[in-house]
Amino acid sequence: MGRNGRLPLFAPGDPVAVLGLGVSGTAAARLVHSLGGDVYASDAFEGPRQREAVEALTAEGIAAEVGRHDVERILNARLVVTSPGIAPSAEIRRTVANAGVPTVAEIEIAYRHLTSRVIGITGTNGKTTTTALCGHLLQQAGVNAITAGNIGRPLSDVPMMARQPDWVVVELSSFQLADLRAFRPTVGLLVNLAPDHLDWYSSLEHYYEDKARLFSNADADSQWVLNGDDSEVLAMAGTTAGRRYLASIETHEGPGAWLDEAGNLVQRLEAEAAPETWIAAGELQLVGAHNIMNALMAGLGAALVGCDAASIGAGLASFQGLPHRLQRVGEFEDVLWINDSKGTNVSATKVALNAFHRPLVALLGGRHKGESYRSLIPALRENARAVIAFGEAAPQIVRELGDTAPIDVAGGVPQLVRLARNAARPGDVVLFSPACSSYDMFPDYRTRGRTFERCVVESYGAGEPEGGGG
Ligand code: UMA
Repeated sequence: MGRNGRLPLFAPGDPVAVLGLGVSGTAAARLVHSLGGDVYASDAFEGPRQREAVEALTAEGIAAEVGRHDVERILNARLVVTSPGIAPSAEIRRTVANAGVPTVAEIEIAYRHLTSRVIGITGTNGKTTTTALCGHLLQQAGVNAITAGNIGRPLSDVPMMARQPDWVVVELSSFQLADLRAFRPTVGLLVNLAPDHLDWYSSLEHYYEDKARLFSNADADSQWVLNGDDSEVLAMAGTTAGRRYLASIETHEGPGAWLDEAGNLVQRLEAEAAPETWIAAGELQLVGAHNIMNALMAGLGAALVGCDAASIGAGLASFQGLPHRLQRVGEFEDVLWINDSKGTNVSATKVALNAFHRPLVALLGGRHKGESYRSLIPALRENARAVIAFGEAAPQIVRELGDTAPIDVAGGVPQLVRLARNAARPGDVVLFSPACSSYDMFPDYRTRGRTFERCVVESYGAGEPEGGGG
């Protein structure tokens, strides 16, 4: 039994195979090694990142290799630990599953050795902002808390800290939820549900099945924060055990948080209590109606940890949002440029389009992820002055959206910015929210976002943006 009363998944000396040497696999290999496991970590690909990981692990006495998985060694392991980015359809995963070797997610291995309490956050869009905001609210209120999981820091780093924090706010992707076993957050948040990753899952049901694993180990002590305005979320939570708190844009009777008629974000944790105000929506620095929901969800998470309404209000007011998520690049010649490179699926882009109530130029494209772009048509009809498509998905975007707004195609980001600048009129927004992954042109959405920002600034002759920019 571990310090936290949870069963460990292996005994000292047991062979444990770790699949993948990204940040999660590397952290998991270190954690298992530190607990006495006999680790073999491998990555099928041989890039600079993987080679660097192998060098570091080898220097620490951990067996690691890149360029192949030693299948025999992996099948002889007592336990296999997977990285989230290895698809269920990957050959190595199927081989391991067929051989019946117990397999867990990196998050599960970490969880077994956590003494911190967990706020687990999942959903399709906005979960990173909600995680960062929740972590910010806790820290601002003086709670000893950090963020981890899909947001960036692998959870396996936490049990290796000299002193674990009291709380860890964990962002969970569906890939990370897939191989969980005993994972049970003290507080769980389900932000919203919409189609995504259809290039990965064979159906929407399979994607939702993984999301539903948030609730797998619910008991009477569990606390759930649910988007009360999302019928899919409420259906998924169903009759799950534990107490539930609903976040809503509309005033409601039960325990939760909402936007009241005066435009304030308020909470009420007990059904009979008087609502307590956090902040006026207008004081939030985050852009868009969907971010009011993210603020309500994150605020409820903080309230359930014990933060008071005044400290939640102060934390909400000081949170500036995350890079590449509806981030202001600057205002140039009276045109507001927004970098939403994290908009990597159609529903995220829909949310971004709906965040603005003024004419806009929409920049869409990248690697297609399997979902039609037609559901963007109503939002584009509302206020798109023009659409500019780019990347591999451009032909399909033109085919599906060509009748909605004037459309053009750009070859690269500098041309994309040039065409957008020509199309925009003073007072407009240029919204870079691609609705596609970045992998056709960039290693990740961050590089794509930074490239976009640089090209915008260069296009205006590196002049200082009006109104502060950045
Ligand atoms: N690999 C194999 N064998 C295979 C297939 C792949 O060895 O058959 C290797 C790959 O070469 C790669 C590794 O397995 O090196 C998989 O690494 P990974 O993709 O899991 O990357 P990590 O660096 O561990 O990052 C992961 C998350 N990545 C993904 O889920 C794709 C990070 O989320 C997360 O921040 C990190 O763990 C820490 O928890 C990123 C992400 O894009 C930001 N997430 C998706 C999203 O937000 O939409 C889900």
